[in-house]
Amino acid sequence: MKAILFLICASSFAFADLPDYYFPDDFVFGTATASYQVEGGWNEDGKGESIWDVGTHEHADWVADNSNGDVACDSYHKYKEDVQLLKALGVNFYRFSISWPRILPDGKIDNVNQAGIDYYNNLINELLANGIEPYATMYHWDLPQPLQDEGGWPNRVLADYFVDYARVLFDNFGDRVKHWMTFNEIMSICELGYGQGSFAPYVNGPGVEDYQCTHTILLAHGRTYRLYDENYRSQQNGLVGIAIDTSWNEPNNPDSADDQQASEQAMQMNYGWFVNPVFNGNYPDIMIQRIHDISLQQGYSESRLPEFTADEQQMLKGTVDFLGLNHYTSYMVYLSDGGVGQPDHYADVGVVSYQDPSWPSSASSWLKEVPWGINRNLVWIKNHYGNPPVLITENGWSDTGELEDNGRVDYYRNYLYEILKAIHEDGCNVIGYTAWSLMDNFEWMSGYTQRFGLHYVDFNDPERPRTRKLSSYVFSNIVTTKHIDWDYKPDWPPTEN
Ligand code: GBH
Repeated sequence: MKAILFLICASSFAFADLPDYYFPDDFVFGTATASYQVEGGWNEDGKGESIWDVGTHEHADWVADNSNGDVACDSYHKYKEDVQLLKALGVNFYRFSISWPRILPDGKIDNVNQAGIDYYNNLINELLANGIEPYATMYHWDLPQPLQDEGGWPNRVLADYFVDYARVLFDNFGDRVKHWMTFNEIMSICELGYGQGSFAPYVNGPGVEDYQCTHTILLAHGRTYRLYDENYRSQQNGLVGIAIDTSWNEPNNPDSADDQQASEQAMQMNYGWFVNPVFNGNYPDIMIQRIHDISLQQGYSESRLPEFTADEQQMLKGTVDFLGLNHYTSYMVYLSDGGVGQPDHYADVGVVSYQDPSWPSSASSWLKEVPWGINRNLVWIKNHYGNPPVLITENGWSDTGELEDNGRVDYYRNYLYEILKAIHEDGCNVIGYTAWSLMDNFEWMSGYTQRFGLHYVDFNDPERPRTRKLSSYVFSNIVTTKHIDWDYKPDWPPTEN
């Protein structure tokens, strides 16, 4: 008995020892989704096909459960219900993405689908009527197939098409949308889509097409930001950012200069790759140097990494009002032996990475819980880019669908506490936090087998009912009190559901 009492006291004292930090008054909370992952309505009301429609239909067996996003959460019809879930959580904003082929079925400006515009107008108006700010991502991976037929992102003409699309979005929604993110995760788009070929459009062009893809997207981003500056900002007064994903790369041995070098190299070449251009106008020096040298050793006459002209560098420099950070997990890194083989981005990075087997595992092989990693990641950003405003645009945990999702509760508490430390102890300018995801949804190549939702979705029921998970109550408590109550436990199981 004494032993048990001691244990109970010891565990509550452990929490009581932590400073009880609060999120700043103007700190905002939201949840995120993406069009292809939740909307369904894949061919309704004039929507064109995206590379994910075509990819999942042509290669059904490449997705873990042979599923696709044809119906997904059916948010195309159930968006009002989604807004009620957000309202019950008490969040400030909803980060959703706009489906390019729902707006422009051929990808191009000469065919605008009014029904697509109407859908997002309805969603935005419903959000605002319920006191929730719309935060819109312009591109979360569903490229109109006709543009892939022109070569996709490695073809620079896509930057022109994207800027046309962005203009339609500013014209139609910019009076009410004040937070824009141009692209979600250039790394996933280009490295998985055009390098490794493991995501739609399944192009295998490692070390070449991934770099060309990135180049087009960065130009498209920069030009969209300038378009906003020139034609919209003075009227609409919004902010334009971008959501870039990165893991934290921790030196295998923190005291080893080589391992510190490996960490810096991995951060610069997997993250600075996208972030340095939008702050400073160009790829990181180490990236330019390494890819140039390796390319020549491989017999290329010039670097596989494209170059920005002086004008493009000028144009790109300073093109984010806030930096979106998608962060989920971490790796330990050390330098690889560095023999020169086939062109490949990861070989160019020159680092070996692994995850510690003691880190808690999710339902996704790549996702381990490493809360201190987000803290170091935020400090790294502060030190490298002059402490810019950072909006955490995604962070979350997968399981196989438990309602009493204690793993997700622990993950959110532990990561949010490390964010609080980054704000209060390290002086990082973190302005908001977005949980991925509002609800279970189509998890790309994993189909519906890995669930990230604060709400459970029954994909076997044609009504796609949503049910609150334990984590939704805990998250809501944090959002509304602006701090972490480690002892908070709602009525469970809830009586209201
Ligand atoms: C985010 O990517 C996406 O923005 C979002 O759409 C997605 O639902 C969410 O994460 C959860 O995954 O399957 O082993 O090849 C986070 C970065 C990049 C992590 C792709 C997983 C695939 C690993 N993701 N990566 S694997």
